[in-house]
Amino acid sequence: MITVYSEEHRLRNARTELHGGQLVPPHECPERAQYVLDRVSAVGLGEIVAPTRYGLEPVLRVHDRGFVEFLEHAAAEWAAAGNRGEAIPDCWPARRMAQRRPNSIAGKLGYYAMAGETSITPGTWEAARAAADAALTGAERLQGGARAAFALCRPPGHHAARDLYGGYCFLNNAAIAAQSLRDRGAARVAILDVDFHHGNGTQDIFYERDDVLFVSLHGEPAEAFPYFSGYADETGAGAGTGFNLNLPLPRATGFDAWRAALAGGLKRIRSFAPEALVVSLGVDTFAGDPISFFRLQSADFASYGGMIAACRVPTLFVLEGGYAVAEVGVNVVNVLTGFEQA
Ligand code: SP5
Ligand code: ZN
Repeated sequence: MITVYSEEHRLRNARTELHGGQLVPPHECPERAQYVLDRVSAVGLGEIVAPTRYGLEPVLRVHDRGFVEFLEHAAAEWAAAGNRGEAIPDCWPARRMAQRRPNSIAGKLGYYAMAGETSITPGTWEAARAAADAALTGAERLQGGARAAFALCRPPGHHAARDLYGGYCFLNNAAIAAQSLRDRGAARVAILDVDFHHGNGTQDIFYERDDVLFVSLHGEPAEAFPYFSGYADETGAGAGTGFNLNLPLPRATGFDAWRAALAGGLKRIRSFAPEALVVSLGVDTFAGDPISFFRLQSADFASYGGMIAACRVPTLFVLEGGYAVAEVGVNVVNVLTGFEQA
């Protein structure tokens, strides 16, 4: 299968992540993409192509314009306000506070952030835009008849909602691709999110819709980021009722229990009969992941790639998380080769 990859991911190179009360080097770092790209080449997965530039129109199909303009200018506004470190929020519109957008950059950061660990830096916007273009390019290949494509997106996207960034995410690459598949004529699109964390942004974007099914396996939110999204009783609203399936799993979940949950999710996807499938592919389910608590082994990734292939639906894989940096390439590419060999 083809891999869509842009060097521009390197422009997302923050110095800091708020972690354990300290500002530490970010888990979501450029080396991640390099390991994945190296592994794609090493196994000969297929051609590696640069993304097409699609501009903002497909991004604005799922994101709020004010939010997108904020992302584009946040780093410069932060510096112009005299701040010396990277842009991070320190005040949020919490319960019983006004849900209004302030003018000051510090206020806007709190207004648009769903989490505080993620710094905004010069270059972040350009990298995020290139990642969205990679996902859109993969979607266009599916529509052109490919059975599968891999968008090597960095930064990741599934925590980004219509007007929220955070959790290392800025633009929701998978959601932008899913919407583009709808706009190119697919009647029904399913999104399967296998990242360790709940894809709160993707859920939020499609929550009231019955044309895009969202299925997510993740660490139970009472114990794991993003804490305030991903419970099993979040099943959709309005026309979307029944089109959102959350499968939260407990600490120390190993492959047997994880695979059983995946089988349930795939069953729901098959009954939906999608014309395209987007997989939010995070490999932070790996036993060695530094910020997560599932226990998958590298061989398990190949095994579940085969289970996804059994759906027989044109499939776009979009890279999300995975922070055991040296193993991220093997684990991601194992899913892809497991899919192809099934
Ligand atoms: C795309 C993606 O995978 N984003 C993840 C964002 C996680 N953000 C904060 C996680 C906080 C985890 N604290 C773990 C403590 C481990 N000892
Ligand atoms: Zn994750």
